[in-house]
Amino acid sequence: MATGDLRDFIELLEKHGELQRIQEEVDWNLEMGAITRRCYDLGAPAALFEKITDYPRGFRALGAPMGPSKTPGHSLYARVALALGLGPDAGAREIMDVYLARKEKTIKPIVVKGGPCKENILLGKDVDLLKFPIPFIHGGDGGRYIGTWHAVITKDPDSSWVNWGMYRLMVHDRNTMGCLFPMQQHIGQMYQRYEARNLPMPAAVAIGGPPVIPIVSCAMLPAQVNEVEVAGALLGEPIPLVKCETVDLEVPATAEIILEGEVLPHERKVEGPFGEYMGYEAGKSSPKPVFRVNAITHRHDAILTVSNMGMPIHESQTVLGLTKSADIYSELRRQGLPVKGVFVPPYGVGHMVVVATETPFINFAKRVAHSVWATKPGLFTYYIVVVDADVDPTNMDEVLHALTTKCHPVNGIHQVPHTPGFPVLLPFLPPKERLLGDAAGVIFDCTWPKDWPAESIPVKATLENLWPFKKPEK
Ligand SMILES: Cc1cc2nc3c(=O)[nH]c(=O)nc-3n(C[C@H](O)[C@H](O)[C@H](O)COP(=O)(O)O)c2cc1C
Ligand SMILES: [Mn+2]
Repeated sequence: MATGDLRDFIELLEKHGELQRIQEEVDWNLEMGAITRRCYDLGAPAALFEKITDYPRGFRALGAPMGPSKTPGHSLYARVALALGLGPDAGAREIMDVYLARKEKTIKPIVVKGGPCKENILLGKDVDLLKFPIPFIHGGDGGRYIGTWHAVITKDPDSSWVNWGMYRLMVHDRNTMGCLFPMQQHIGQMYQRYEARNLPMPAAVAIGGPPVIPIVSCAMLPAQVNEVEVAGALLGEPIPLVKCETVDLEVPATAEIILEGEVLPHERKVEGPFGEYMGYEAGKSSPKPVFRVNAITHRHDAILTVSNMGMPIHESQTVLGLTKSADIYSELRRQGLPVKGVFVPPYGVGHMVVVATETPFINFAKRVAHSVWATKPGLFTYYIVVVDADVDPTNMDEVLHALTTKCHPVNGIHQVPHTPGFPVLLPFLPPKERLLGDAAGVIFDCTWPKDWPAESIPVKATLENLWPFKKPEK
């Protein structure tokens, strides 16, 4: 059974040695960010900051909630596994299998009358984001980031689709935040539709609640999918929601902090930069949409969840990388491709996808790669490595061996110019193309060519292949 509340999750992490309580005073200004970063670097337990400079006891923050684990006997993904109700030794393959199996049957949320997220209601002049110990995470950031492990909830103006997505949020002042809402993302598309009609986009932010919520919010699910129903599927029961105070949206009843408000059309204010998912302080500051906060509701002793993007490995890889691998695999299988496994390796920061496949006909690797790019989770992938079915895509040693023995340095590499990319943040793009997200892709074909005669294909020199011992018959 998956965990239904952040506070139960914290207890579970502690029970399994995946949480450290930090009772000494820690400064929200860079210190909390630095300690959280160190947790990722060391694979140390998640950090629960219990006393934060300038804030009364009670206001807490949880750093690296699903960061990588190096606890002996645990898998790298131990905290993700625990969030899903699995043992802390469950590895990438088991988690991906469980994620795909549970996702098959979505569960609609239920709307309840009240919940802990309404314990404190702040309206009008009382709205003050800085009431919470929001960290200034990396040196060089454009401001304090309140949204780093959360859900932004918006409704499509043309349908009943309600999107839950994770998009970074920087505090401008007590009641406004800057947002990175690229057009390639669902929220960007929704905002574009509101803006075209000169309408404000109602929005809510949920921090805390069932830990499956941030998992589905950063998962790259298709358009028209209500992520909250997938969260229900992962939890195994409906997510309880309550109505917002000031907007026509519903939010998780057990959330720690809810921000309600609207994003006005055509309003822009300078946001960023921010230490980012691919391991760089990427992109300059630029004018971006503004989230006006009209109401805050929160639990007593609210806990703010904090991830710290930067060099791998962090939640962008332990969570988003895993769901991306599983979702691409399932999409390719749905298309009828004889794919055996898909993996987005952590140090490929989500940009690289390795696909292991049978190759029924010539140039099949190209078909596989273009199919990856045609999926929603393949949107921001640039390096597609296609390997034969006998290679384990989660084993980078095997992948490297295939790449350096089977991929022809000229004929096996196919470059694809002008593919869609993540705007602003792509380090390998020249400045102008970076702004637009005018990217490029490459296919590494590490499969044996189908047109070669069988005798030209070298036999792998393994114990199984070259020493064909048979057990003596009794
Ligand atoms: C910690 C974290 C922060 C993220 N911040 C952003 C962001 O600021 N903008 C963005 O477009 N995607 C961001 N992402 C990736 C999106 O959450 C992801 O692509 C998700 O699919 C977006 O939801 P959507 O598919 O409903 O648009 C972030 C992911 C993580 C793990
Ligand atoms: Mn979505």
